[in-house]
Amino acid sequence: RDERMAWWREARFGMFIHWGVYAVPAGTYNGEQIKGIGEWIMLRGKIPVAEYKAYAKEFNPVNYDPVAWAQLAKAAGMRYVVITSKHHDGFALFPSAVSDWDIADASPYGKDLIGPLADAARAEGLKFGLYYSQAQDWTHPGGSFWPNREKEGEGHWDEGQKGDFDSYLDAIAVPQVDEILSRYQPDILWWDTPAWMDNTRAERLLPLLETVPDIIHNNRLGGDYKGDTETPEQHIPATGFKDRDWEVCMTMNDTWGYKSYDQNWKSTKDLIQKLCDIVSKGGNFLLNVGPTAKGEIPLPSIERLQAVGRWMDVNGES
Ligand code: JFZ
Repeated sequence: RDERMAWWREARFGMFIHWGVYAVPAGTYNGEQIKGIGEWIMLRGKIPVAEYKAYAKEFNPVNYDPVAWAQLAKAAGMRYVVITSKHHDGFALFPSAVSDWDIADASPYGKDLIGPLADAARAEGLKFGLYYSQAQDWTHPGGSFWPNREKEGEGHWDEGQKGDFDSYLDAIAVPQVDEILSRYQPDILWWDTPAWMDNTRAERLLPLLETVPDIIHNNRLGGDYKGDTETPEQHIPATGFKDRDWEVCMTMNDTWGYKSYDQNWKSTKDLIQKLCDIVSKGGNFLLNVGPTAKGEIPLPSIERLQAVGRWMDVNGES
């Protein structure tokens, strides 16, 4: 166990990437700025499934440069990258055999987004992780909803979302996790929002992890499963976690997925102080960027990461 966690404990700093079809509306639906985090716009705006799916036709990241992203992370002193392979909107950034709601079938781009980043990150010596929303899925029938909709079968706003959660797990989550594990051999599996999950359901996903030696997974699988890492979110705990590895995830503004009008950027000084605070307590810092639908990391994020990199050149270890 300790050996498996060794690289992660040394890593300290990683890049989180929230990227998907939500970058098309970018926080605005029907001319209205929808409150809250950008990747939740479908739920917060109660956007019908068919209407939301139409956004994928405008998700064409022709400027996507995975090598530049990996180099940016590396130059900032980051040691790993974690990207959303599927978020709560159910859209897969990888070609999936079990759904047409994926980059290959639903977008004009039509090519895998995950593999090229895996290759680029590893070429820079970075570890590569995948976020996968195993439970919450607002487009595949039977997916779960969270929070405040914790009762099974509740939460939908479109008839097409109704279905059986176990059937959804069998038809989508289990085969897709199998796809991403076998194809990309990620170093991390980052589960999220385990609404309606229990031990039995978690145990349908858990054995898949055994196909990737030394994979690390977080504490958001569901049921009683605590995973390898604690995941305090958007805040720094007063102390570390006794006998537990942990990682703070945080955004540079107030959204994970791209929102065109969110300019509430944290200063570079603030980000460096947060990194030092976290690392001094033994944790890792997973700092988010939210690329646009054209495939560009917003300039304010790039500038901050470059500035952190200049600080690292003086103060960091190589
Ligand atoms: C989840 C997602 O819903 C969100 O879109 C983003 O991906 C983020 C990293 O994770 O949001 C959460 C999950 C857990 C908590 C709060 C927000 N939590 O435990 O406090």
